Parts: sequence; structure tokens; C-alpha cells
Amino acid sequence: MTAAIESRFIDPDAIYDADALARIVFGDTSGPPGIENGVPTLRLKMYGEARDGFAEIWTSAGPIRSGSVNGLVFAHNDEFLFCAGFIPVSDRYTDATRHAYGDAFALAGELNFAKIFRMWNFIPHINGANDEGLEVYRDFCRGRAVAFEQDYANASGMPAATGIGTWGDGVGFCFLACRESTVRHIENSRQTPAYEYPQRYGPKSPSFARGTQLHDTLFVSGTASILGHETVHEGDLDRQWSVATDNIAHLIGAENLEAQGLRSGYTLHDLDQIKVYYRHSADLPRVTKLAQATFDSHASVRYLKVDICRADLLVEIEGIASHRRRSD
Ligand code: 3EB
Repeated sequence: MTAAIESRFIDPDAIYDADALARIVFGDTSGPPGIENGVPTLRLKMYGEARDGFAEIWTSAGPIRSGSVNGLVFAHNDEFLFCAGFIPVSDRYTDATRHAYGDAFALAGELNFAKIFRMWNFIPHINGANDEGLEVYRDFCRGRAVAFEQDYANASGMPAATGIGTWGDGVGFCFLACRESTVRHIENSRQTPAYEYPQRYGPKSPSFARGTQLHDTLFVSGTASILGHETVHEGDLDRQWSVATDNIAHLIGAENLEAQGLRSGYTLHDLDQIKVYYRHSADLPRVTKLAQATFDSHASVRYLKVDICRADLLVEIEGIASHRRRSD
């Protein structure tokens, strides 16, 4: 059996499926995840006002079991697991991250969902310094890397991910995992694999793949204006936008996928469920225009004003590529 897993964006107050796997509320509050109306819910403070927010709902057919343990909440059907957790705000993240992620990986293993295919990490004060003077993102990356090295037993590799700012009082994280499905982690020949970034970006490299393919769906990681391992076009929003979207187009295109043994290729018009993270409020009108010119007019796009993991990045984009729309 292969059930599909799908996400959609809805109003934060809208009625949602009681058998949803997950609900992530991008609103004006944050905190540890809980089970709300039977559905694991992670609240991330991403906006100053509740009315600006939205919720992302993940659904998959079949009976669902949900629960919570160790501050983690989860839900799964026969094929897919969602798990979320939270690390309170701190001036040192390495150990807490290592433990929280280690617990989450152990839970996924115990529930027999060994393959993580998409992960999100929302980090407060991401460009700030911890009590050793190390940038918070780098501190976080150190703990996450150790958890992947020591507690993530699965050989399928590191998943597609987003590591981005939040206005909340702690790190909110969540991931999706599966059992036996074929999961393929994809790299981008225009970019150095993040897990091979040189040490100048931090003591431990970020733990993620540029994308992950599951069945006919390619989950695209947060993607920015980085070529090789270097930020390009510091201070220039339009140019950063074009490098970021060219990076996505290349990642999901036939040439890059074929070089990694995959047959399907996608274009930017196959991208949906798009999140555009932008650093400066004043850039929103421009970012909206650029998105309208770049993506399919039917694609769902949401905009979030947050800090980005490198102080010189102005914009970062994630989404999901599939051929579904074409055959609609
Ligand atoms: C980059 O390419 C930009 O730390 O999980 C993108 C996606 C980025 C995921 C993460 C970071 C992460 O390095 C930043």
C-alpha cells in the first residue's frame, strides 16, 4: 500500500480534518507542541498579529494513532509519522538540541519509522550569539549534527530541511518520516552539500540534503542565494531571488536528477506549498511581485518575515515539486 501524504495551507481558525497527521500554526504564539482536537499541533510565532497567520495541515489516508512522550508529540498511520518538539530559549543550544533531537530520532525508531524525509527547524535569535560568542545557528547545528551522527541509526542519510528564524521563545522543530518507502536525498550540483560546508561556517556543518524525493514528490529544502558554499549578491534582493530560484529550478530539473539516477524532472511551475522567508519588512511588496512572476499562478505561497541563518541572506524559499497539477 502506498498512501499519499499531502499538505495544505488554511486559515489558522478554520476547521481542519480530525484525522490530520499534523497541524503547524504559523501565528503569533509559540510553545511546546500538544495534541489539539486529537491532532499534533506545533505553534510557531512567525507574525506579530494572529490575523496574519496561517496553518499547515498534513493529511494521509488511513487510521491514525497519536500520542506524546518526553515533550514530543506524534501521529502516524501505517506509512507516515509526524513528530514535533520544542527546546526552550537558552544561551546555549548544543546539548539541549542534541538531546531533544536524539529523543525524537529514538522515538521514530521505536515506532518503526526509520526514514526521515522532511524536517523543519525554527530557531529564535538565529543570528544572535550564545554565551560563548558562537552564533546561535552554529550552536544549534553542532547539537543537531551530533544527534544525526549518534542517534539517527538509519543509513538513508540526512533529509531535506529548513533551518530558519522564528519570533518564538524557543526552537520549534518537526519532521515527517516513513517506513519502507523509497526515499532519495538529492544534492544540487550548483551548491556544496550543506553537510560538507567548510568550518568557517561553524564547528559542525548543517545536517540536511537539498531535497528529498518520495514517490513522485520532491520536497525542496529551504534554498537561498548560495553558490558552492558562498553567499552571493549580499544586499541585493532581486539578485538573491534569482540565484535562489535558479538553484531550485536546477535542483528539481531533469539534468540534476538524472545525474543522481532519478528519471523525473520538474520545473518551477510544478512547485507548490511554497514558503518565502524574507528578512526585511520593506522587502515584502518586491518579494510578492517576484514570487508572482516566478511561480505558477495556482501555487499556494505564504510569506514569513524572519531572520535567516546567514546574516547576509535576504530571502529563502522552500516548496514541494510534483506532477500532480499537470494531470489534474
Ligand atoms: C543554506 O543553504 C541556507 O540548517 O536546516 C537551508 C535549509 C539552510 C536548511 C538547516 C539551512 C537549513 O545553507 C540555510
